Amino acid sequence: MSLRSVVLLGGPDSGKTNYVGRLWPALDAKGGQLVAAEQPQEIGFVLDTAEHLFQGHFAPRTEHAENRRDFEVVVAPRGGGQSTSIVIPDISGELWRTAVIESEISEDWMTELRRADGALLFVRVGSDQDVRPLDWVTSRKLLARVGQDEDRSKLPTQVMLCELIRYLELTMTQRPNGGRPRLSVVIAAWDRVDSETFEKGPEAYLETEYPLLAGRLRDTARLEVRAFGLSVVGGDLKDDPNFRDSFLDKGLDQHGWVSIRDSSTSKWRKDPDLTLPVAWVVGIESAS
Ligand SMILES: Nc1nc2c(ncn2[C@@H]2O[C@H](COP(=O)(O)OP(=O)(O)O)[C@@H](O)[C@H]2O)c(=O)[nH]1
Ligand SMILES: [Mg+2]
Repeated sequence: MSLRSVVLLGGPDSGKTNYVGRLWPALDAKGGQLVAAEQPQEIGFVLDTAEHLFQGHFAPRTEHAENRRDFEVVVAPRGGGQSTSIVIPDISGELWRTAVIESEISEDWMTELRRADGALLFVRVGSDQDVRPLDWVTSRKLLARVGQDEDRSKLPTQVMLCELIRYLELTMTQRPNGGRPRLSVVIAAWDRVDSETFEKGPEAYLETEYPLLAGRLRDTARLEVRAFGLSVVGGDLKDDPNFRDSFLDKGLDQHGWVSIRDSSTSKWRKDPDLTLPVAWVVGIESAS
């Protein structure tokens, strides 16, 4: 069985941990494109996060300087097929940010990035941790100066994400079938956008909110990129008490979705299969 690594990256507060906590129950329920093939070892932190969700709370932020937690799980396509062991290191957003600011990534992560043939990049709707540039020309100048700027802690989020993409391009390896490494761009908290934004889709959202990042993603020749909207429970447990009540009535299994473009209608729709962003990265081709 091959051991593959899928890296999870994004700034602080971008929805990474809650997704991993939701992914495990989804893999375990075996209803999606990708299913758990074995019971994983030592996934305490994943179970803790899932437990928060089961109780009707988003998992609280746990950003610590030395924080690196790996979720290792053996997965297989639901219809049968090769099992793959995937490692999803949930490295804290603060660490990613520091790595970019200091222009330095530890050897440990470099090894992880080189082993990876796929990644999930998180951006979140409505995060107050998002650092916004004045405009994108400013961002571009900043990007050119990463490594010299005196006020680098204000590095705009999209500039940081562009740098992370550069690391991915430099390090990630080909997929087992020889294809280019894949990158799922996941817009978390997609339940918070209005219906018009939902219908235009996550790429259009990136074009408006993160134009520099959107351009970077369009330009990459090294990676295959696809965008997904994500809602781990299908609504806002924190700011929407009515939603939380109905959530608690029905339970976690009935909640959460990924927005994908329907291949026949070309319209964006909600798909209850929360494994899709990972399934596509590991190459379950029917994930359309
Ligand atoms: N409405 C909504 N909020 C979310 C969703 N996922 C995450 N959040 C919010 O984003 C916050 C940060 O998420 P977290 O997973 O800790 O981000 P991380 O720092 O990237 O690991 C959570 O506390 C929630 O308030 C989602 O699917 N919907
Ligand atoms: Mg986290």
